[in-house]
Amino acid sequence: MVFRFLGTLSQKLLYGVGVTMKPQVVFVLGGPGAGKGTQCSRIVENYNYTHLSAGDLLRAERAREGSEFGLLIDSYIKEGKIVPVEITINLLRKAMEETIQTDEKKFRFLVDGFPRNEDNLQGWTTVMDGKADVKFVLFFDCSNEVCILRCLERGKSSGRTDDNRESLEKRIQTYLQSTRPIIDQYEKQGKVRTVDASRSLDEVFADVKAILDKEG
Ligand code: UP5
Ligand code: MG
Repeated sequence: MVFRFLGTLSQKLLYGVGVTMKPQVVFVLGGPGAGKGTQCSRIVENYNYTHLSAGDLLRAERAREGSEFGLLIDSYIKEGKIVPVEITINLLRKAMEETIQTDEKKFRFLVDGFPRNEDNLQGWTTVMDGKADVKFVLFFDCSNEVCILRCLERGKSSGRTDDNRESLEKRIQTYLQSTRPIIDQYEKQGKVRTVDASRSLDEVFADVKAILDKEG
């Protein structure tokens, strides 16, 4: 009887045909422009991880024809505000589900840019608790000044609506007020692996590699 109501990712994973591994998740956090996406791409080239950028998923949803959330996502991103978790968690859950359904060996995920605030964390816990393991948080620590300069530089060609000084000031404020406390919470649990992200790509990646080689 109960099985009729099972529809979520882990339920499918746990009770579906065959033995499927529980998703193993690394949260990747850091300020805007700290290099989360860049480093995740390099990790994917070298390790068996799938990169899921919450920001990229939201931008794709914004662009999807017929999306009921397009306008909302657009205004939140421009304002550097954090989109309600119901939207983000569904995109993440679906992406994880599709990845594992395509290849059951792809159960390791880099969840980039999430969770960014208490609302995000609660949403994750409600939907994913017990259904995915959060191994640790990879924290790219970078000064606000460097973050802003990198995003402004990228803004010359990125086409991102939030790579301008006005949006960036807001993104930094949101990061300091909402996301840093989440990183601090994980730090207290001994789950944060910090990398000095203000250095060159190769130097940062050398530290990332050392962490991943150790953590498995
Ligand atoms: N660069 C990278 N590393 C470098 C290095 N070591 N040295 C020199 N240059 C370096 O890098 C940024 C730029 O810096 C690039 O040009 C790169 O070449 C260069 P990138 O790897 O893109 O940095 P990243 O940390 O990924 O920066 P990003 O701008 O993506 O971070 P944000 O966290 O601000 O953006 P995200 O896409 O995650 O979110 C955007 C918005 O979506 C949020 O503000 C929010 O409104 C919304 N959002 C939610 O609401 N909820 C979510 O869960 C996620 C997002
Ligand atoms: Mg990014």
